[in-house]
Amino acid sequence: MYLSRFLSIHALWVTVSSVMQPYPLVWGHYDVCKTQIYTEEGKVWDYMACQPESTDMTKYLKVKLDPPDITCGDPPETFCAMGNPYMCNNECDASTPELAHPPELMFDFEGRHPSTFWQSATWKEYPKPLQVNITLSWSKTIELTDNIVITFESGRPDQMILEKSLDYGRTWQPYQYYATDCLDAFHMDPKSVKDLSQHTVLEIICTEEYSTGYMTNSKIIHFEIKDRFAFFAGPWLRNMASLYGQLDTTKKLRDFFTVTDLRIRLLRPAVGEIFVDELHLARYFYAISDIKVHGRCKCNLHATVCVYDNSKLTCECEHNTTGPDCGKCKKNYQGRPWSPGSYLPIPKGTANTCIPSISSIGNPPKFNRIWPNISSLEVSNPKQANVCDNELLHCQNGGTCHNNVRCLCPAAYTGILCEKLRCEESGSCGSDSGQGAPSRGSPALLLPLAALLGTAGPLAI
Ligand SMILES: [Ca+2]
Repeated sequence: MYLSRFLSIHALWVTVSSVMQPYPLVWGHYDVCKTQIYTEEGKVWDYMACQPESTDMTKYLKVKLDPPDITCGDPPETFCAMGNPYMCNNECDASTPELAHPPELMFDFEGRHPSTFWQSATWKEYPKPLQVNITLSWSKTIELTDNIVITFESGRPDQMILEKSLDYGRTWQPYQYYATDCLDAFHMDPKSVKDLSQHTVLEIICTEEYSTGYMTNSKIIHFEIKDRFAFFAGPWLRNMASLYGQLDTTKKLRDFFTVTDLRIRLLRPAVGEIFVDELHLARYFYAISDIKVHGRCKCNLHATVCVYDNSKLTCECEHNTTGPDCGKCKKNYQGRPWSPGSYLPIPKGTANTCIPSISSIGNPPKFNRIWPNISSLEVSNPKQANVCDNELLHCQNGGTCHNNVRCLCPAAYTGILCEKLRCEESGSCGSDSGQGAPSRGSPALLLPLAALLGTAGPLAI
């Protein structure tokens, strides 16, 4: 049981293409929030960073089309094969189940023949553009863990934009542009995700890789999450510790993979030739058979379970946290400010539990287990993943990396990567803190990667 769960979680992360690599053993599972341990004081809870399993998120979304009446079949119409304008014996009729192509057929179980698909009305109003927005909403922040894959039943569109929202659809940012000719369609030079690097990973690109009309066999469009992970975790995603380290310390990177909504903007259907054949406009339409979105609820590393109840996803918060994303401390547990859990140090991370308010228990809480004992990692497993190094897991604020297992921090700083001001822990930051120490979030605290990302062109956030 445990083994099968272990494999299923890890398979999602490490399966690249069809090649199976040995499972990496150096990074944590994050699938347990707490365990009971025995100490001199008896049995106590030991808390760890935790997160829900990655899963098929299409089961939990709401889909909306704009314009709302763009689905074919009302009134019934005949459409032609993309590649053959004289093969026009297909019919779409919304009132006949066998001939209807409603949006839910983009998310049903696929793998049957023929496939089931959503289809738009045809481009009969040419030259007025045939444009459709398909919005997928979760009403919850989710973190993407695998490529977004859209399978078209007919040709892939000549122009399309994939967009994301982080605020429930109030504002939108592009994720990726897709076109047969990027310069012509979007005034952008064509690029592939392979042209990016760690430093430009957040750049929004236009790709021509997935837009070669109906002449090729391929029907699939990707948004390449795993290729972007691979800039940090290596080509086979073996070094997830490195990726987790960066996600932990670089908000822009974490937010890049976080969404509440996705929007597929279909701007121009596949034409397959230079000119639109105005005599056979029933050849042109959009049809999508499948959309894959894998991810997990964002619970700020404070929950392993995300429940779907009353059409709503909610984290089942641990560590004395609450809220849909475990984004705050429970009442009477505000003994220190809320903070998300941390993937560091690998493999168990840090829970950053909310602790009882001083007033609620009478005495200041005894709490000396904020960070697990790092030196024990060195002893228990000499092949343990690096806590710090000189490539990706830099010690910050002048700290130096000692044997890859701990950062030696300057006196004013603390934290696993020297990322925190020591005075913040004691609550004494203020006018007497001296030396002009920067407050949290000031430029001096920005991480090297964040600084680089900030100059990497248009950002999604
Ligand atoms: Ca389908």
